[in-house]
Amino acid sequence: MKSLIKLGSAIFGVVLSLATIEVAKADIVPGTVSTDAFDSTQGTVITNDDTIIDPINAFRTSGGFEDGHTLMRNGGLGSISFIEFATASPVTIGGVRLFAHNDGESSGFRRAMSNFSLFADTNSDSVFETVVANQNINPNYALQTGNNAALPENIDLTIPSLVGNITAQSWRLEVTQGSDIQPFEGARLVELDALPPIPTSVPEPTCASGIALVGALGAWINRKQKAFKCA
Ligand SMILES: [Ca+2]
Ligand SMILES: [Ca+2]
Ligand SMILES: [Ca+2]
Repeated sequence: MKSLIKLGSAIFGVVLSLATIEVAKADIVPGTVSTDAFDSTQGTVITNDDTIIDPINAFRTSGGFEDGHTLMRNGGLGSISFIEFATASPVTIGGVRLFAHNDGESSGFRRAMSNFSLFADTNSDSVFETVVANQNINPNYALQTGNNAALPENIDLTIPSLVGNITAQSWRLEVTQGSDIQPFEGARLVELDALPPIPTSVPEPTCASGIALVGALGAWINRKQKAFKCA
């Protein structure tokens, strides 16, 4: 009986790990994380948007439309679509990592974007006064400078903040539509991950590390003196 239970739990474990692998494989653009400061798992909520579907998917790795993707508004080539969102408390970021996916060259780069911008409301007056990112993007993602994605229809772009480390709770992203192949098109936004703040100064040596240095120097002098006596 015990061995049957063991066998059963082993099979369950294999099934569970296969299911986990399947979820991990689901995203078209690899690299998105659920631990960043903008993620819905950290408490981020949508406060306003004009998307076609699932704006929260820009801040979570799976679920809903295409298991984790957002479709921005279709307003025609060059039109701007937006999402406003709030983190659970003020967060400090050093930039963002943008993930997107178009339908490839054979489909005229359908669902591509031509610009991505991020704004912050640093004083909570409902005015997004600070431009954190304003990044032009080639709708043919394969030609985009700095794109780290392996496949030509994907974007994996690290965008440092234009104003250095920035702290806010209310944010607004804007996506410019980069193709116009069909009605109800809209650019596909896969995810926006926040990057941690960049360290701004080198820490001063502490008293403890200074004492350790003096100790090491003393030991080195002793060894040299002994070596000299032996010679
Ligand atoms: Ca995320
Ligand atoms: Ca996502
Ligand atoms: Ca403001």
